[in-house]
Amino acid sequence: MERTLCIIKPDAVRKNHVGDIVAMIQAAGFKVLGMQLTRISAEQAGAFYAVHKERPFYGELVSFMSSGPVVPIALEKENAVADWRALIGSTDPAEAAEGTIRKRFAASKGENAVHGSDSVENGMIEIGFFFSEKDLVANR
Ligand code: FUP
Repeated sequence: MERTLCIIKPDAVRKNHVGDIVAMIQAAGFKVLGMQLTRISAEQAGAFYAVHKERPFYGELVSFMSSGPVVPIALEKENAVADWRALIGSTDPAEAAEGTIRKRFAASKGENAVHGSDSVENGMIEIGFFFSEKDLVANR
């Protein structure tokens, strides 16, 4: 079993797509181990995306991610990291495949509806940003 972190981003929460996205997650066979409706500060968003600190879009990304409520979801499934990235689609919704979450719900490369971890190791780190292990184990 593998874990990955989904974040439903502020654009998708604002547009009331949380229910549709959770339905797609469950239809694809992911188990929801943890889920929150929360808000992150610019400081927290900056730390979460620290890997992109030098990129030109970093400032916008940090302000967008702290612009409204988000829904972090800890997911578990065999091959969760790759399967979740396949379900969310390309970073740029214009390039995302039919049937993916970003194709359906994302407006742009910057405001692209959902986050997905890019490796098993980062998935564990990112889940720890929002959830404690004891809560996740309780929900297995
Ligand atoms: P992804 O893993 O698909 O979320 O994409 P990246 O890790 O490359 O980028 C993380 C976030 O940075 C994206 F979700 C949105 C933002 N971003 C931009 O705003 N512009 C870009 O050109 C690339 C990424």
